[in-house]
Amino acid sequence: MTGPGVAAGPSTGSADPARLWRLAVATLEGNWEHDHTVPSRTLYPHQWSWDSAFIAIGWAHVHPDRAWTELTSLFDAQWADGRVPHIVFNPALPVGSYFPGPEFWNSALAGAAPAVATSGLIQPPVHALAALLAYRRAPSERGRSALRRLYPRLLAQQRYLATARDVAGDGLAAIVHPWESGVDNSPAWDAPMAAVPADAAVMSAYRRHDTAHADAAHRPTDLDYARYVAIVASYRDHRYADDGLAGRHPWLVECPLLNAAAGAAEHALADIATLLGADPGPHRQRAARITEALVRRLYDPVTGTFHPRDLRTDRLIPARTALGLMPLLLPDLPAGPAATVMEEACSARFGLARRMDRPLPSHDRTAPDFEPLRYWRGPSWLNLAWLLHRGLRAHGRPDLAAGLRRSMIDLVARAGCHEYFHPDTGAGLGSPAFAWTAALLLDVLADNEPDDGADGVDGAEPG
Ligand code: 2M8
Repeated sequence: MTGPGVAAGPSTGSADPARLWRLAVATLEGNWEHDHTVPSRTLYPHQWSWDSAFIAIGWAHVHPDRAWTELTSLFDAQWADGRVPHIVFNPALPVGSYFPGPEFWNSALAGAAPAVATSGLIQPPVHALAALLAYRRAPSERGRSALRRLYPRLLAQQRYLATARDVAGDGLAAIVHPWESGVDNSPAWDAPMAAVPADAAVMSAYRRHDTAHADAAHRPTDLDYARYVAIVASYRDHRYADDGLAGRHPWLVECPLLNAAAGAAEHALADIATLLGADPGPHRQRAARITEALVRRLYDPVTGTFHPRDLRTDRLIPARTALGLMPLLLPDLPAGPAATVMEEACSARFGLARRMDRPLPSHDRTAPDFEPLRYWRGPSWLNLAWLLHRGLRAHGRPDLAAGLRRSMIDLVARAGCHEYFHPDTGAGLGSPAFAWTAALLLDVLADNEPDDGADGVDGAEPG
């Protein structure tokens, strides 16, 4: 096991990097479950798709074999149509361990589903990036052969998004449920959710699992859940088929995060192809097409940021959430949008700075519907910060990346490996032992790519 090469910086003066490292490793170890890592033992006891990608990056620093096992077990549950399910259910767990459980999804209805029970939804495709980074963090023969086996599966995942999910035929993938965005309860989804007919009373027929393990005031409401259930039921009743979605499905959105992740995946696949002796060219071309479509369809020159598009109305959703910043992940984002999105990130809405006095919020902190405690409606999450951190580096702002990195380390130093954090006080919220927080903390602690040195706190030191 290696140690962190990190200079803590002034705002983490009280943080001992070695202590944080041990805490993060212990959190991952505690959530490890034979061939995958659960996001949280209580709230999320199965395997989640994009969690596994972030988690694999963390494992690569301490136990690279687990990184490959994590990704491989997830892709073993890939559907024949290429979709990577957002939940892979652990058959050993009792009924009622999570709602909605395997009996509700009934994935066996779909001819394309694997033998193991899964959900029928997807999540942002950050897996190719995770596979590339896991290899770079711990290059090995085992890693190279795992990459070789994953490569065609990652291609199939991208193909599914580019074909079955290009509902509008505009070069972007659509999502069919807020759960597919990963930022389930974002204010961005309020308007399209309001159009879904549902009655909170239907929830009396089910037992919600989340509110037994988390403060109900931090979680979606019963009416939200009734709509979540109604949207899944509509998809499930069509056996999770994607043809005809435009005409019948009650919730259809193009999300800047999911599409930025798909573009970043093509760049990662280009690098993986090079490593494996394959042609990176087609990946770079597909990445360029996704970037072009994102700017054309989801960038609003008036706000200077990206917005999801509601395909039911064909309108951009006005909410300015952290989703709008995510296209910075794309190294080929043109300079104009990149500059205005950077301004958005540095505005009072998100408060990005070399010396951030508060962590990155998930929603515009000046908006009337900003809620610092309710999940995805304001709180700070390490995965969004980590993605933005990469984007800032890709667009030549290592100074801002360094500020963000310090704020990420600060959060865990003060509160532990929580699922999310209060965006003003930094208090820990949600699950107290959350795997992607631990994994991405390891990645930022071990980070020895050069920052700009403006504050004299960056750069690696032996751990
Ligand atoms: C949350 O989502 C699940 C549904 O998928 C839930 O609320 O029960 C989200 O934060 C999602 O992004 C995450 O992957 C999942 C597991 O950590 O939890």
